[in-house]
This record gives sequence, structure tokens and C-alpha cells, in this order.
Amino acid sequence: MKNLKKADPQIYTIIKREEKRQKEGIELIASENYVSKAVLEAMGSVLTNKYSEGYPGKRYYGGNEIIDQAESLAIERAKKLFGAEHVNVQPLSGSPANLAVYMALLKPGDKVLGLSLDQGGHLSHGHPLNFSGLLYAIIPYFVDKKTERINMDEVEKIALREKPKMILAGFSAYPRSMEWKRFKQIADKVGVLTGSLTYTFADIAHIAGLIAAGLIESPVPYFDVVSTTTHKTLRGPRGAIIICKAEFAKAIDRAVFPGVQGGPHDHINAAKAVAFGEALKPSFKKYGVQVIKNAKALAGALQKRGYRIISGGTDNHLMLVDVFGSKGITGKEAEHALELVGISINKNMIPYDPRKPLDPSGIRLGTPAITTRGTKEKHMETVAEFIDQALVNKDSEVKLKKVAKQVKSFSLKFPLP
Ligand code: DSN
Repeated sequence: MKNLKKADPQIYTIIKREEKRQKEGIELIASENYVSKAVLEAMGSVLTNKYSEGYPGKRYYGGNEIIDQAESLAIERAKKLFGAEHVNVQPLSGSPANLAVYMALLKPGDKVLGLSLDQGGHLSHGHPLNFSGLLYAIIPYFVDKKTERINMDEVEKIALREKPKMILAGFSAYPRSMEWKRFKQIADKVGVLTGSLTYTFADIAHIAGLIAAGLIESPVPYFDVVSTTTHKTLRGPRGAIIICKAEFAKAIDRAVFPGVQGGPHDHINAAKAVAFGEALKPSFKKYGVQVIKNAKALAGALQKRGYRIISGGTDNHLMLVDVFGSKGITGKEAEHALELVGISINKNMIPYDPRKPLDPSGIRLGTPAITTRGTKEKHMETVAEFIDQALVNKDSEVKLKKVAKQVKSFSLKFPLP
């Protein structure tokens, strides 16, 4: 970054400080990861200079013959990775991707069934202040109070009563497997009642990398449309893609451009191609296996220290910890104490949370980022101990400083890619 250092020392210093923070801290935010140097280089390339409205072979600007090759490669690799009939790689991020899916298949006011946000859903799955909640009639489904897992019989009951135009399966804070086949069967039952297709839409943003690695069942064979961000477990650049059956390809492409977006970010699309290429390699499967092993080990190590893990564990890369119920510490307090020792997490609502979103009962932890740095199950004991020490000593500056030192020396043993 020698040019940046000279041209803009202020931004250069900020980037360097952030790099230091990342190196010296433990990253447990379930939606974050560290990209490879190759992905970073593609993102910082001259491809950012180009305008390419349209799609490969059909652009509104000249000079796109090379960009076409990059985008086509990204599409081909993504199709192979997910066994997809059609992929649009242009969505700028998860929410615009989801907006495009709704636009392609629905009319404003149509009913959509989605997992309630406070139980693991996502803003773009129907929050009242988000376009999804403003434009569409979102009917929530919930997890079971006892098992804290999605109760598919309940989903079916709600679906048959409400007859939605679309059933949305996906989450940003749900630690268990999804019953994709059952969602599809429910949609088909609704379709018989209404005499028209009830669309199935899966948002696999959190688990796409684990699906690509073949470790978690994929909704792609069953669902009409699947969206995912590319920067979480998939470990690519910040962005998204939409996967769909061939029959919806035209509608999805039109909804992305010109429906929602103008020019694609060609440098990011090239970086997506690089990340998909990495995910097609056997080493990525090994990585995915370790992400899940680490998540299970971390959940177990926290349970041993008296923390209640929502639903009793995890099937994927993330877990929800009821810190308020277990230790009388709120999610906000926990986030703050952990930040002071160099551990990044986020406060999170737990199912049927008696507290409020800005200071809920829980925290969400995930292992994609620390696994990229090379940690294994045995290290999760250490991480759990750091977490516990930070939380029980949250009011002692001296003790927190001691934990912070230990977190730093632990982190420096695991270099960034
Ligand atoms: N903000 C992401 C997450 O943390 O889960 C979802 O978009």
C-alpha cells in the first residue's frame, strides 16, 4: 500500500490500525471472515474502473469483452459449486439480492412466510422498517418454545391458513439444520389449495460455504430461488449472488438489472470468481469441516462453564448463548466486556426474549473467522475460558486488562491469510 501511504496517510493509518485490530483480536462475529490475499487483490484491481450495465454479451457500454470473461467465469464456477441451473453474480449485497428476488416473483402486498426476525430471521425477511416489511405482507413463523427449533408442523399450519405467495426459509441467527424438503412440500400443498405456484425462496447467506463444501444439505435441488451473500462462510468479497431454476432466470436477471441495480461492481465479481475457485478446492471442504467442529467444541466448552446454549447446541457455524439467563449479564454488557478484551461478538435476541433488541438476553458467536486463522477444537477451550473470564470480571478493569493481554498473545499465534 505504498501509494496509499503517500497519497492519503490518514486513510492509510486507519486501514493499518484496523489490520492490527484484526490481527490482535478474536473474531467471533458469525457473519465475518478473512478473505485470501488473492481475493483482496482482485477487489483492489483495475476492474473497478469499468461500467458494464447488462450481462455478458449484452452490455450497454463498449469495451466489455474482458469483463464478460470475468463475469462468465464467476457464473460458471458458482453453478458448479452449487449445482445450479442459473446464477446471477451481480447483486451488490444480501439485501439488494433479496429485494430483487421479491421483485422478480411478487407484487407489492403479496404474502410471504418468513422466520420471525427476533427468533433468527433477517431484516430483509420482513422487518417492518425494511423494504420487505413495507412492501410485502410478511407472516412470521417461530421456533418452538421448548426445543427452540423451527416446528415444521406449525409452519405447515400457518402456511395452509395464510396461503402465502412465497415461503422464505433462511436466517441470520439459527443454529440448527433446515428441513428444505419439508418447506418445499408445504409450498406444494399451499399451491394445490390456491391453484398457483407458491414460490420457495431460501436465503443461505450464513451457511453457503458449508453447503458449498457439501457439509450441510442444500436447498438448491428443491427451491425455486436461493440467495446468498459471498462474504460469510463462503469467504469471498462483500457481495451476493442469486441462484435459481432456469425458468426464473429471466425474471431474476431483469429484477437485478435494471430492476434494482445499475452497473455491476466488476472488481467484486472477479473476486467472487476467485473465491468460488477457492471453494471448489478440497482444502475448502477441510475448512468447512473444521468450522463445524470448532462451533460444536466452543458450544460445549461454554456449556461446561455454565452457559445455556439456545436449542442445546449447533449444527452449523454459529450459536446463541443466553448470557442473561445463565449469568445475569445482558447481551449489551457482554458485548462491551468482550470488546474490551479484544473479542468481537454481537448481542442478539434469543427466542422469546423477555428483553429488548438493543439490550437482549443473548450473544451470537460463530467460528468461520477463527477457523480461517487455523484454530482447532482444542483452542476452543481457551477461547471459552477467555469469554468466561471477561464476562465474570466485567466490572474489574485490572482483570479485563489481564484477559486482553492473553487474547492478544493467543491471536498473534494465528496469522491472518
Ligand atoms: N448482518 C448479517 C449478520 O450479521 O448476520 C446479516 O446480514
